[in-house]
Amino acid sequence: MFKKAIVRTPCAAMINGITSANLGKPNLEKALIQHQDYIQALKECGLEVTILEANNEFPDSTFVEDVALCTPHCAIITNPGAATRTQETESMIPYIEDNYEHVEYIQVPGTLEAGDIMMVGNYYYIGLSDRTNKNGTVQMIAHLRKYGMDGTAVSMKDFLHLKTGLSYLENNNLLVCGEFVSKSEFQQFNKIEIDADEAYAVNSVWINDIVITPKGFPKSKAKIEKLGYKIREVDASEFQKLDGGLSCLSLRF
Ligand code: CIR
Repeated sequence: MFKKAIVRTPCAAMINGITSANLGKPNLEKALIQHQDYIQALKECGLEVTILEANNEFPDSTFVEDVALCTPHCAIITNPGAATRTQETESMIPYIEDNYEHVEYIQVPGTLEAGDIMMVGNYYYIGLSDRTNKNGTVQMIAHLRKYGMDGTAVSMKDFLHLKTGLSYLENNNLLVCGEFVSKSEFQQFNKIEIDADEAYAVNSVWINDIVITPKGFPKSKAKIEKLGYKIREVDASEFQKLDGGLSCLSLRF
């Protein structure tokens, strides 16, 4: 069960956020409305939501998931691999310290963005993406082991982050897309393949038996519904323009 979430209001500078998508610039007004609805969805899942104010210094700062890994036993502040995001961690630290007795840090030369981490119980899969390097995964696994958890690094090449192509919905159910469909690490799961034309919907979020999924992906919605979950759709079109999915918009713990 998750009890809390931390989100950060999108800032005006988000129009200059990092992107590889060819979907145009995000519209701030629309993004703010969508963000409000996302907060509402988190509340409907039973979470107490802390809303941090917009930080115009960092265009991508609404994607708070990347700056910390929140586990049941400790939190780990990351060291984002994107140069414009490295310092984003600083303004998150006080909020993490408010909520956690044990806080660890990924240090240079390690880089890691927590969008690359998928939690399955006490075990954490960590994608070796362009943002997360081998040293970052080694540090992360050492921190996890210190608190009785464990993890493994997963090679990848096609997605921005691990969770851009994979999402664990608990109960052994795993949404998969592209290169992750056939990866040996994930063979033991009940894999639900998301079609390439709906790849954005892979990044859906399980919270207390409700699955928050992006609006506008009917085939994926039907597949998730078939698993027996209650679904809450959120329009995330403005965040998709910056390669950001629904999980990226919150820290959940
Ligand atoms: C970035 O490229 O860093 C942002 N525009 C999107 C981050 C998305 N975060 C995530 O997948 N966890």
